[in-house]
This record gives sequence, structure tokens and C-alpha cells, in this order.
Amino acid sequence: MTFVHAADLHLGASFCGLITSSDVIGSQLVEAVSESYRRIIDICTTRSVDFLILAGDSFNRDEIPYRVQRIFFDGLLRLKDAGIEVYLAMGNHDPMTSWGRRLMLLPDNVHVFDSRNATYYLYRKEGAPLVGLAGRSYETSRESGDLTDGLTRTELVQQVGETPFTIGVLHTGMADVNYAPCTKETLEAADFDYWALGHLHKREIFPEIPAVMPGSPQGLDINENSEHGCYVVTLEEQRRPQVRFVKTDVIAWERPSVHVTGTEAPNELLDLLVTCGEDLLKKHGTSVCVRFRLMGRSSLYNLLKDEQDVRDLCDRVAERCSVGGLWLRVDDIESMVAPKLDYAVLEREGLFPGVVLEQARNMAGDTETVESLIMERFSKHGIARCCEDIDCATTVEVARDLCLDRLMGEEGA
Ligand SMILES: [Mn+2]
Repeated sequence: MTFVHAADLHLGASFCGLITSSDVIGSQLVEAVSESYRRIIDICTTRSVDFLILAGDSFNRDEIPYRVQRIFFDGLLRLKDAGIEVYLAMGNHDPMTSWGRRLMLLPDNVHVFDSRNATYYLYRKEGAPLVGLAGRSYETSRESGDLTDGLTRTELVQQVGETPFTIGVLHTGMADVNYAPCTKETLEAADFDYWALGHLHKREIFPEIPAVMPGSPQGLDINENSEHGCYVVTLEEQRRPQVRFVKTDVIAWERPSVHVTGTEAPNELLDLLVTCGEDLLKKHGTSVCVRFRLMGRSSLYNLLKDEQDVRDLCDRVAERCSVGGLWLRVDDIESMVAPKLDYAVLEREGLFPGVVLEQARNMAGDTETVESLIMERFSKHGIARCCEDIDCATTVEVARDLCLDRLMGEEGA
């Protein structure tokens, strides 16, 4: 038997954490959340799965525009037409108390886990019991108690009888005490064939339980920069669950670090960022919202301190990046770039930086001293030896520049 496991749709969410926004892209971002949900419904129907599990936070907040509610219910109705059941748990963003009359509107293929007690369902296929499901919803937006009470295979079997497969459904922050905390040991001890969890927006598989946190189907802000989608899960007797991740995000987020040492002209930097941007578009196959973080040492230090120049650079990178109709939005360019050092001047000045330079020059050829210094540090961390030969000259260079950075701080510019 096969089902789709998704969570944290956050329908109605708008994107936050963007430094800049354009109207066109802004509305595409809002639409992306709904579109990722439609894609989940498409996956269910095209693969003719047995059912869909939604493990909480289907809606982003209490007040949801009518058109967004329509999108949700339309999807459920499409599943009903296709003969696909839905098992629905509520999370902290859409606790039971926030649903009100909306509960009445759910079509009869949707089975809701209650918030007061563990709820048990029996899924039959062609008349025969196939899967038992146990789950529980959030009553309010903050559930600091453990909601796993009653969510065990034993109790499920008592309620629905023996079934070839058993599944637990819960929205939980696991170690986070505000969101129905529970331990991996509790989940494992429940003895289900599969735990369909929700809450964490970054997907994660816990094979030892076994449990899956599918993550949000569309990343919701610049920090949700991993892949987003849902899981198609196949259960077979005498086998561990087979889980297949399917991407559903419309827009990807990225925060890449780009090393600019050696890049000294504005046009070179533009080319470098365009190449990086196009690589991201190819990697994702979706439009991308990106925030670059520049590292290294370059005479472009000053340009990167100028807000207007940076804005201009963002726009030019975005303009030039296009791969097959996809767009790249450059939200910002964060500069961690250090100014280029003029060693000759520092040496002539003969102050502390001059002393560092002299020390570094003396040490560059002295492999023995460099190695013993490194090993001294390593041994403090209990590391007995280095598995690779130490490149003495490069090590000294990096150490020298770090030293100079600290010595001169921002004033060094
Ligand atoms: Mn949540």
C-alpha cells in the first residue's frame, strides 16, 4: 500500500524575511504556497495512492482569506473524486479551536484526529482491513504536554483490531517543549510501522524509529533553504517503509557563500555572481530567491559597503540570470569581505602589523615549528595526529591574514 505524507502546508502564509520585494515576485511567492499544495494533490491522484496524511499546520493562521480556504477544500474534493482518503491532524498554527465552522465543510473522505483524545481509524481496501492509524491534534496553539498518550500499536489494535500495517500521526516539536514534546524513545516504543510527523520545516528521516518529518512543501523564508516537498511512502509486509521524497516547491531559497579573493573588478564580481546564480537555477529547476554571502579579501571591500552599489549589483545579477524562463531574485548581498591588505605599506609603517608580517615570513619555511604549534592546539582537543601533511606556507598565510584582521579590525580599511 502507498500513501503520501505531507505536513506544514502553511496555506495563507506570505513570505517574510525578505529585505526587498517586487510586487510581481511578491505575489508569485504567495501563490507558491498554494501551488505546492496543488502539486501534492496531483502526486496523490497521478500515483493513485491509498490516502494522504496531513500532519498539522495546514493553515498558517486563524484568519485565512476565503480564496485560500477554497484552494484547500478544492484539493480535498479532487481526492474524494479520485477515491483517496485523507487523514488530517492539526498543529500549532491551525489548532482545533481555530477551525470552527470550517470543520463542517470537510468532505467525508477526510478523517480528523481529535484534540481531546487519541483517535483511531481503520483504513480498508476492497473491504479488508489494511491500515490502522492513531493520531492526535493540537487543541490550542501551545501544547506543552506530551500528546503521545494512547498513541501505541497496542491501543490502536484494541480499538480497530489487527491490521497488516499501523501508522502514528502527530505534529510535534520533539525536543521543543512548547510543541507537544516527545522523545524518540517514546515514538520507537509505540511500535508503529511508520510515524507521520509534522512541525519541523526541514525534512528529516529517523530510520531507527521509524519516523519521517516531511518538512514544508514550499520553503517559507530565506532560511528554509533546503529542498522542500512531500514523501511517497510504501509499506510492505516484513520490510521497512520505503520512502521517496518528491519535490513540490515552486521557488527555492538559497544563501550561498561566495569566495571573492582574487576578484578585483566590479565586472568580474558580476560575472562570478551570475555564474553562481545560474548554477542555482539549474540545480533547482525552479526560480530562486537568493541572498549571497561574500567571503574573502578583495579591493571591492569599499564597493560592497555602499548600499546603493550593492542594490545595483543585486538588480544586475538578477537581470542577467535566466535559465529557461526561470527567474532569480537577489534579495541581498551580505559582505563579509575583508579589505585587501597592502603588505608593503604595513611593513614600512613598522607597527604591530609589521611585526606580524616579519614573524610570518620567518615561519613560512619553518615546517617543524608550524607543525609543532598546530599539534599543540590539536592535542588540547584530544587529537593525536594530523591525517594529512600540513601545507606550511598556506597555513602561515591564512594565520597571518587572520592575525592582521584581528589586529586592525574595521579601522584597517
Ligand atoms: Mn508547527
